[in-house]
Formats: sequence, C-alpha cells, structure tokens
Amino acid sequence: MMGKFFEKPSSDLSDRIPPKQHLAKGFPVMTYGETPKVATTDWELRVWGKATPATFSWQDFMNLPQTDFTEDFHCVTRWSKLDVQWVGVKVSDVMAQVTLQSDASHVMLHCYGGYTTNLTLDDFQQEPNFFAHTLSGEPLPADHGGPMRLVVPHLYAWKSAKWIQGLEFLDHEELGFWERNGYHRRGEPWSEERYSS
Ligand SMILES: Nc1nc2c(c(=O)[nH]1)N[C@H]1C(S)=C(S)[C@@H](COP(=O)(O)O)O[C@H]1N2
Ligand SMILES: [Mo]
Repeated sequence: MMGKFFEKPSSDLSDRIPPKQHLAKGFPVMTYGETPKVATTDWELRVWGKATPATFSWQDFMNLPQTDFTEDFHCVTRWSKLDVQWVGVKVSDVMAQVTLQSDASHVMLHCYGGYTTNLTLDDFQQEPNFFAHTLSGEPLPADHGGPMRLVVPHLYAWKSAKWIQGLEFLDHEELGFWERNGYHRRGEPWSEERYSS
C-alpha cells in the first residue's frame, strides 16, 4: 500500500495525522453506489422533523455569507488529506435560519442517491462545519459531492455527506447507512472510533 498511493507523513505534519492514517496523494473519491447528477438549479436543502419545515434553494445559499475553509480530511479507510481548500456556507449561518424544537437532539443527513449519516446536534453544530460548493477554487466536482456537500472536519469523512439534500432533526439517535453497517455511531479519528462494537 505504501509508495504508489500514499506518502509517509513527514515529522512536522505527523501531529496532524490521526493514528494509523497515511497521507493520500491527490484527493481520492469514496462513494458507495452511483454519483447522483444534480444541477444547481434543481438542488435544494429540505429541513424537517424536530424543526419548522423549510426548504433552501441554491440561491438562498448563495445569499448567505460565503466563507473560505482550509481543513484536514480523514477517511476511515486510512487515508488523510491535509489542507483541503473549500468555499461554502457555515452550518451556523444556515442554522441561524432554522427553528429547532426544544427536544431536537440529533440530525440525520439525507443525500441525493439515498445515502444517510447521523450526527448528534452538538457534533453537527461544531464550528467550523460547513456546506461546500467549491473545491480548490473550482465548482465542487460531482464525484466529490457537487453541487453541495457537508464537511464535518472533526469526524471521519463518512460523516461529510455528499450531495446533501435534507436535514432531519430527531429527538433520539438513529443510525445512518455506514453506521448500520458496522461503522462507529460517532467516528472521531483521534480516538479511532472506526467500528461499532
Ligand atoms: N452521499 C454520500 N456521501 C458520502 C459518501 C457516499 O458514498 N455518499 N462517502 C463518504 C465517505 S466514506 C468519504 S471518505 C467521503 C469521501 O469524500 P470524497 O469522495 O470527496 O473524497 O464522503 C463521504 N460522503
Ligand atoms: Mo470514507
């Protein structure tokens, strides 16, 4: 595995690479199933469950503050990519437009194509989680979740839902796709929360 696809972390970066991860060359694509094709004009983000139902259009997102992000990205299959450059909209700037019910405690992220992944409300609302539409200065490629994905830098990247379509707020924990199929309910890379036990 070493050599062709991975670089050994240099010592000054090693404190940024979680246990048993290697630096990826390039930016691998990790998708279960087909890549949905969603035009920006068709894209929307729906909110339901333990929140006042709402729908955000692409234009609604463009009208929110646009922020640059540089974040590390850690896939549970043991590759990491440092300093990924994104532009997007902070989760906190979207959530300022959402009215939660007082008993909302978790969120299920729903994607075009059917993928789901779960977060506690606390993990979802960590700064600087964001919705990304630009990668390295270019429109986010479909393979990487374009036109819009979530990025949750502090957890393994399966939580960074590509082709994000919906936020279902819950008053209890439910498990998403990989979490039902053996991955950890939370997925914190520094404590290697890889698999459910
Ligand atoms: N909708 C959707 N989101 C997804 C996935 C997926 O298969 N479908 N894969 C996850 C996994 S396992 C990882 S590592 C990252 C990969 O993002 P990338 O393909 O941009 O590298 O997306 C995550 N988000
Ligand atoms: Mo992954």
